[in-house]
Parts: sequence; C-alpha cells; structure tokens
Amino acid sequence: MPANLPPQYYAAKKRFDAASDPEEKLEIIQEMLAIMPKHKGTDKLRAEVRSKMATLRKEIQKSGSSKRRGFDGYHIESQGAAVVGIIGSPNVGKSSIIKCLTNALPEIAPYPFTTGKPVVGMMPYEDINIQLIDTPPISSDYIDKFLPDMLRRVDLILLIVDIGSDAVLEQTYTVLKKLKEYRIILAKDESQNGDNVLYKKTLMVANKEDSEDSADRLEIIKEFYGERLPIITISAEKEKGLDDLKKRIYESLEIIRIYTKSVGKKADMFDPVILTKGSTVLEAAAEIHKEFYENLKFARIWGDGQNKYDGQHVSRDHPLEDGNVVEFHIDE
Ligand SMILES: Nc1nc2c(ncn2[C@@H]2O[C@H](COP(=O)(O)OP(=O)(O)OP(=O)(O)O)[C@@H](O)[C@H]2O)c(=O)[nH]1
Ligand SMILES: [Mg+2]
Repeated sequence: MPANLPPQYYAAKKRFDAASDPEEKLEIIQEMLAIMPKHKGTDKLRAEVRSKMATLRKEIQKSGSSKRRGFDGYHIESQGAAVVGIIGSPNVGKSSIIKCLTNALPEIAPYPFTTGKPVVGMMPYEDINIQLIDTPPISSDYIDKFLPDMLRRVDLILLIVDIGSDAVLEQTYTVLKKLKEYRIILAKDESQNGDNVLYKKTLMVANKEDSEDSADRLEIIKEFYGERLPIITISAEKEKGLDDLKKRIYESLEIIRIYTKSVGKKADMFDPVILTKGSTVLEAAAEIHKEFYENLKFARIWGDGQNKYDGQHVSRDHPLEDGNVVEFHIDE
C-alpha cells in the first residue's frame, strides 16, 4: 500500500537529512510525524520515525549537550527500541552470539581477532526489535579506537566470557581493566555514576557451556564476578540458553511498550511506542505528538498484563506499564 505522503513531508525529510544537531533533528522529525497521514500504508514508516525519535532523545539526554550523535566512528546509525553492544576477549564467541540472535551474518572462525569491524543485527523480541552490535575483541594490548566511545552510548553491554577456556578469569580481568583505562566500569546498574567514571549496565554472558569442565570455570567466574554482574550461561554453538538471554536483555533494558488508540477506534497493537520504565502518560504524549503533549487533559488506559485497567481515566502524571493501551484526550 502506497504511503501517499504530502510534499511538506519530503521537504521536512530533506531538512532532517541535512541537519546534524540531534536537537534540531528531533524537532524536524516531530514535524514529519505530525505531517504524516495515519493509515496502513504509513504504519512501517511511522514506526521507523518513532524509533528514530526515541534514539535522538536518548542521545540528547546521554550527551548532556546537543553536540554528540550516533556512533560516528563506526558510521552506525542506531535503530530499533534499544542498542546493545557485544564485547569481550578474542575468540569467546561474540560473533557466534549475534549470528544466533539476529539476521546478521558475521565471520566466525576458530582463531582470535576474526572480527575487525563492528557488525550490526536486529534481534526481534516479541513485537519489537533490539539492535545488537558485535565488536572487535579487546585484549591487553588492543582495543579498537572507536569502541570506548560507542560503549558509552549503548543502552546495555553484553560482556561475553569463554567458560571453555582456562584463560577465562585472566581474559575477563583484562577486558575490565582495559575499559577502566577509559573510565568505563561495567556494573549491574548505573546508580553509582559519578563525574569521572561511567558505570555501564552490563550482563555477563558465560558462553561455551557445552565445553568440558565449563561448570568448574563458571563457578570460579561466579565467585569473582557474581556480586558485581548478573551472569547468564549459554552455548551459542548448541543454541542453548538463548531464549533466556533474549528475555534478560529485554528486562535489563527497562523499557516499556505502549500502544496507542484513537477515540472510537481499535488500538494500534502493531506499533508500540518505546519508553523507559516509569514513564508517565505525559511523557508518552510527548513521544507521540507535540499537540498531545501541549494540550493533554487526561488519558484512558487499558490492560497491563493482569487487566488492571479497562478504560479508566488517569491523570497526566500516571505511570504507565508495559503493554498499556493509551487513548489521549486533549483540550480542543
Ligand atoms: N564449543 C563451543 N564453541 C563455540 C561456541 N560459540 C562459539 N564457538 C566457537 O568459538 C570460535 C570463535 O567464535 P567467534 O564467534 O568467531 O568468536 P569471537 O568472539 O567473535 O572472535 P573474535 O572476532 O576473533 O574476537 C569459533 O570456532 C566458534 O565456532 C560455543 O557455544 N561452544
Ligand atoms: Mg568475532
């Protein structure tokens, strides 16, 4: 079905492509969304535009200024509901994991330093997509020059460790030490963030569970790092533990999906708006349409998995939950 977009849309898109400042881009993209007619033919485009909006907002929020954008060094444009960086020592199975979880086709080989450039893939999770980025390995004397900057900006890190190797403890130590040189500390949450160091939310993924003696090595890893990081055990090769890994990735991102509904119409269940956990009705409105945000009177909401809501009126500062359907009412 054709999108039939008005000429003003293309004019705005041109300005969007030419702009480099994320704040300016965000303003233009909000305009684009407002101009876009709402019908089946624009469903996909609307989803893309919203996901871009979410990314731009995050970028602006994270950088604290409007001067940083995307993953410039790598020429990677962030996409989807969230971005996850996959890192680790050489040969631990980073590329094997992104191959299992996404549509990406990275090079995989039984020797170290196979991946020279990052590889991007989209991981479908229920009704959303999460962007995964496979990266070149980190060793005591090597870290890709663009990697620290990228890691500062992703939403979550997966630190892959190889419990098929006796070097697992030493390798893990090396990666953490190397990142610390760049003032990045991998942690289970970001609550300790200070001025000088960045605590980055990380899941440790113990790969190659199928290997001999992996259980013993896992115990050792847990003893050393179990307090500091959540540890998930998988085998990329045997495709074991992958569903659990996906779920843990989603949960760690602490995002919620909100579905919108126009008055008198059925909810749009195919195009969720992605927000951070704890976001309010007003914050959802801001994400969707400037007019909703500026003129919001109240909202009606449905569902939260336990069907707690069935069209109740809620105020602007009501916190939303994953799966809520929201109908915005504005002052005309
Ligand atoms: N036994 C076993 N081998 C695995 C598993 N996952 C990956 N491998 C093997 O480990 C080797 C390295 O895998 P890659 O996915 O290329 O590892 P990488 O971390 O991307 O390596 P670099 O890009 O060189 O850093 C390959 O021979 C894989 O087949 C696993 O779960 N079990
Ligand atoms: Mg690789």
